[in-house]
Amino acid sequence: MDQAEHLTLYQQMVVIRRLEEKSAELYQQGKIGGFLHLYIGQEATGVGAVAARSPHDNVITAYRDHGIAVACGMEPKVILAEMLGKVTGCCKGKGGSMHLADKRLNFWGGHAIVGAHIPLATGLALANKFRGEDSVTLCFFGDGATNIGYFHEGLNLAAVWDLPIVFICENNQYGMGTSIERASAVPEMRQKAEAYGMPSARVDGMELLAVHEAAAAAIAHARAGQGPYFLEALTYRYRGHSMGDPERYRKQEEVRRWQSDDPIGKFEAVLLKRGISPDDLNAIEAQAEATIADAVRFAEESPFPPPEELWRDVYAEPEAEPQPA
Ligand SMILES: Cc1ncc(C[n+]2csc(CCOP(=O)(O)OP(=O)(O)O)c2C)c(N)n1
Ligand SMILES: [Mg+2]
Repeated sequence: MDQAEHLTLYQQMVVIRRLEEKSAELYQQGKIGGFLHLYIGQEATGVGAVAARSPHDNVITAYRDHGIAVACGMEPKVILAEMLGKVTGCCKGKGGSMHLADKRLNFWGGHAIVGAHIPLATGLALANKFRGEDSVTLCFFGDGATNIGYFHEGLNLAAVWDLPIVFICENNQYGMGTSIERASAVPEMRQKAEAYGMPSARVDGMELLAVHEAAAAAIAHARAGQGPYFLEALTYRYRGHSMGDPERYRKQEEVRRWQSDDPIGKFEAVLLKRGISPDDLNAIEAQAEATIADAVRFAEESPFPPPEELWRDVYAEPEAEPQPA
């Protein structure tokens, strides 16, 4: 990556952080309904991994999806409009925070049922292989999802069929309120991939460049036809699981320890060491603030969908598929 690409990734992480802080505020004002799972602390994982994909590669994730959506190129104004239930949102305001998606970006969501998107990811990769396309699917999920049946079925079939897929476990060390020690039989999530004969790596999820490098290698492996790869990124969420989490399951000093390992602060230090000026970084910060302020205005001024929209988009219209030879 060159310096311009580094700055783009820095900017993405800062935009995500500001977007999430603003979302929390809007939620507290009652403007966002349902659940809201913030990505604060995990920015380097999503941004680093998605930066390694080609635009024709698929990305799919769980409900903690705002950061991954930004990394995939979704505009913050479209994300905020979706969260506020407005017609200008990516799903016309009918999906909300947990169901961001845009097929044009090859970003397949945003899924609320823990682990349920993992077999969908396997299906995306199967479709690519069947059609002879060289796309790779990046499937993000949490540590908690690795204890779910869908995970094991999805990984097993991906390995049986040698599918072009990278499973990316964002190990933030907790499910809703249960630590991995209390929920997982093995301490490293990648050990579960070994059961399916899948090669794996474990990376520091707070280090943007380390995540990017590991994801690039995993994607190259999958694209070369060598089958699935499992990448575990060790990370941490600074906020509660969802809004209104009393966080009785962890100590504040543990949170503070991880906050001192902040992925944005660490990448900032790397950039300064490589000769980027503090002024350049300040300008990116200011630009991110302005982007989010514009996005809030856009979302607030957009209309709610009309009632008849309720019956539209329930099922997708099938597209004409190319027939196999
Ligand atoms: C099948 C199912 N069971 C339970 C839940 C409730 N639930 C929502 S998130 C969550 C924890 C998942 O933790 P993890 O996979 O580590 O993701 P994280 O929230 O840490 O990103 C649970 C149990 C759910 N949404 N779906
Ligand atoms: Mg987790």
